[in-house]
Amino acid sequence: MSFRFRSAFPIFVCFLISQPAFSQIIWQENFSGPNQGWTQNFTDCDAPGFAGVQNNRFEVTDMEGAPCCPTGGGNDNEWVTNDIAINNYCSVSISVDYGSIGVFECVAGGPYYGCSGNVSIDNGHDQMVFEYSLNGGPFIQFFYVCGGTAGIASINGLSGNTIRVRISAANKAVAETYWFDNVTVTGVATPTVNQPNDVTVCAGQNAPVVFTGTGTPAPTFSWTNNSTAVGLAASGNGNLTISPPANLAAQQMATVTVTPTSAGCTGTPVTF
Ligand SMILES: [Ca+2]
Ligand SMILES: [Ca+2]
Ligand SMILES: [Ca+2]
Repeated sequence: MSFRFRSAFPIFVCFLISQPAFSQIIWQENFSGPNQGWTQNFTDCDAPGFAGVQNNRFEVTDMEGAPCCPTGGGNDNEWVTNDIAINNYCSVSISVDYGSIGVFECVAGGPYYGCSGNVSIDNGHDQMVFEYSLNGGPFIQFFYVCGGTAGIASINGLSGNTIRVRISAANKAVAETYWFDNVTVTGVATPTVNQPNDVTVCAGQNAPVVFTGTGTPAPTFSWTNNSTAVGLAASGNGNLTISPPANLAAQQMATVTVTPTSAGCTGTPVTF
């Protein structure tokens, strides 16, 4: 007796991270034109500081932040956007370029707000805090700069109806400037499926249904069916054909739910 082994084909599962390729800009402020929808609220506790648009970016110099304390400032400054609508997008991202000019100080363990009574924090610590708020909810920190660094503050994978971005920058010394630029919100447009017409088909005949919709790239469609008696599988992908058997004894009804997907983004299902 002999055994023969047949080699099995390995199955590869590929995860396509397509979000950057199909993302589009929802909102951007690059500080070189009109205000795109933001406000600022900064507190300068002592020597002449500056917070505002300069050099085609937003710059912050020697702004200690509220509350002003006996030992310095409380770091409560903000640059904050108005509500930005993201309800027609998924996989929403925020990206902000930031940097610093001068020699900064960082006390580990921040961010710090309010009067600590510790001069090395109130008057000797510099920070930038990047936050977002979804649907009017609390602000959530997504990036923290302690002292002087440069880079890109970013977060991915958000969704909701509206989003706000807040940047709280505070520093102490006229020779210290924080800056940020290119505040950008991107997302993948949520795909849609056009409402299919209801279908009536006689026993023994075929009724094809073609799905159409919007999305970049063009969406694919998956569907479920609550009654296979009409001559349609319980679920499937793409266009479908309803083929009631010729020997059907009584009228049958089914509800089909179709869902569009594009670039990993799922749209609102429709039924017919
Ligand atoms: Ca700029
Ligand atoms: Ca100051
Ligand atoms: Ca400082």
